[in-house]
Amino acid sequence: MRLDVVTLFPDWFDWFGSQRHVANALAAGHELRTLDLREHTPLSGGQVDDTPFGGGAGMVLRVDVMDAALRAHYGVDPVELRRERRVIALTPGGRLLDDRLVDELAQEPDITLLCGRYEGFDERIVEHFASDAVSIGEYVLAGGELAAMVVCDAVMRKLPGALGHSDSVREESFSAALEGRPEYPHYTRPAEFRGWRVPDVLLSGHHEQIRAWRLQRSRERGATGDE
Ligand code: 6GU
Repeated sequence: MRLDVVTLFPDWFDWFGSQRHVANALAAGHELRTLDLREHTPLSGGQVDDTPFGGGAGMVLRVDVMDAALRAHYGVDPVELRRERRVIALTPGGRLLDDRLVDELAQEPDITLLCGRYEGFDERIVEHFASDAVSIGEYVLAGGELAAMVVCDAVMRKLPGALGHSDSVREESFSAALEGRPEYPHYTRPAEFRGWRVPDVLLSGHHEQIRAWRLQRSRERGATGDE
C-alpha cells in the first residue's frame, strides 16, 4: 500500500513512522509519504489558509493551495486523482471510522489523506478533490494530523507483515471472528498476584474450552452496535 499524507506538519509523521508496526509495514514494502502543503503554495509568504467568507472565527485551508499541492505531486488534475486512488479528507463531519472501514481501506493499493487545520477545509476541497470524508470520533481536534495517524495506524497494522503474529489481527476487538464485539480479556504471568488469580481455564491447556470461554467473555462484554 502507498499512503500519502498531505499536511502542514510533515515532521510529525517522522515519529509516527518509527513506531514498530509502522516500521515493519514499511520494511515489508508499504510506503508512507508526506506532502508539505506549504512547499507547494502559489501564494506569497507560505500562505495556505484564509479567513472564512461570511465571517467567523478561525482560518480555512484554501482550495487553490490544495489544488497546487496535489497537482505538483501527482501530475494530474486533482478532480481526476480521486478516480485513481482513494483521497480521504479528514474532517469531524465525515464517516465515522470503524473496523469495517479500516478493513475496506486496508484493501486499497493507494490512499491519500488530506489534513485540514484550524477551522478545516474550504468545502470545495472535500466536494471536488476527495473521494471520502472520514472522522475518528464525535469531538473536534485542532487539525487532521492526529486523525490521519489514527487512520494510518489502524490500517497499517492490518497489512501483512506489520504485526508479528497474523492471528492477532484476525481475532481482535470488533473483528468478524468475534462477531464484531470487543475482545475477550487477556492475562499473562504471574498466574497469581496479590491474590488475583488468572481464570483456571486459561491455564488448563484445553484449547476448545479456552476458545469457548473467550467467545463467551467477548459476548458478555459488549454490544456489536447492531443491537
Ligand atoms: Cl478527522 N479532524 C478533526 N479536525 N477533528 C476530528 C476528526 C478529524 N475526527 C474527529 N475529530
